[in-house]
Amino acid sequence: MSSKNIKSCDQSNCPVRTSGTCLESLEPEECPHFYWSDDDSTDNELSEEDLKILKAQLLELNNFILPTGDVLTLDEAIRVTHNFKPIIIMILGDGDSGKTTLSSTLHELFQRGPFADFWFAGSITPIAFEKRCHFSRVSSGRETPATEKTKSGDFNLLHLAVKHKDELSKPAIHILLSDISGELFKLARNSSDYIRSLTVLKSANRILITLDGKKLSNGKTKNAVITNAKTFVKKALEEGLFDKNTIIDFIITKWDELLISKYSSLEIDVVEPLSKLLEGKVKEISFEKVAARPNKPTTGIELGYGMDSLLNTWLKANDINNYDYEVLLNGSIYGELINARQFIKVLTYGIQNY
Ligand SMILES: Nc1nc2c(ncn2[C@@H]2O[C@H](COP(=O)(O)OP(=O)(O)OP(=O)(O)O)[C@@H](O)[C@H]2O)c(=O)[nH]1
Ligand SMILES: [Mg+2]
Repeated sequence: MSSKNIKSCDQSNCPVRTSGTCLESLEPEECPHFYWSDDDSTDNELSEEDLKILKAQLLELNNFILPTGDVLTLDEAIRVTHNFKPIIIMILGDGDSGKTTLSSTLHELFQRGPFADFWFAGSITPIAFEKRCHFSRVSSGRETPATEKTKSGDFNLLHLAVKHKDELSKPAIHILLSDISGELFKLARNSSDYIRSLTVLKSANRILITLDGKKLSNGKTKNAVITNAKTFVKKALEEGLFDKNTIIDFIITKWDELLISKYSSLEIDVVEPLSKLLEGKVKEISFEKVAARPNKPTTGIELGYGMDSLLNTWLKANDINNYDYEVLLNGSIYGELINARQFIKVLTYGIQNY
């Protein structure tokens, strides 16, 4: 049995172990940090267990690939879902209805400073956001702000981290926002096979369905907007993609255009029929009026109109605390790989079919 005869100190920088001299210039035994130890290893020596952990960490570091900054690769998506438990927002809707503009404006607003109740806390897809904002900037040389069309078959994810203004010392909240082309929405509406393969949507915390406000305000295009949304919702219910866990936000985009047109039948045309269709079948639905990138100065509505309340709703403390990680993991520790496979399936299916 070893006896306690080695001079030790609980201050890591004290030389008492090696030279016998106290850091505080006291007689060692008088110092409150001093103690006798039977462990003859110095503080710099690592135990077998520490070495094992360090080796594993180094190995992980060697395998770590820096994100490209563009849309999330599958590997990055797995890393984010595994490490940060993000809130996943899937945005679906007709082509040109303003889906990409929603997420690129969010990025744009956070470049200007705090937005809604939140502060920007980083992104691993800044290049993807910048690409999507480019055409709206003066440097793009365009007279009116615009968003580049999402390529046919694209199903991408963008990442944003934010902190609540009153909880800056707490870890950031991570959000994954989809950037899906309008063609995929059309495909899902028209093909039961395809909509069944979209089980990745079940991992979403919220589904956003965009309804083009500009088209709603025009008698010739209004009916198509409403019919397309209704057909998709019916199919998604039939195929079990939407169920009692689903939260849907219907986003009436380009609200500035609706205001100019003095359109006044939103309640009868949109809210009532969609609410009726989903009544008792999903967890929650809402209708939000948004002008992510209004045509200034026609209406005086600011960039990101309606998006502050949207963000506050997504990130309600309640939802975050109640967020069930098991749903995302499909009840398995390898669940994120299952999701990844679904993700590949969606990608390949979408691309092959377009
Ligand atoms: N007036 C007005 N135009 C907007 C608003 N939001 C987006 N737009 C314009 O609507 C057009 C389509 O927007 P996108 O975000 O590219 O639409 P999308 O749904 O992603 O389209 P796809 O990628 O083709 O599926 C762009 O020219 C935008 O500038 C808005 O709030 N008001
Ligand atoms: Mg788009």
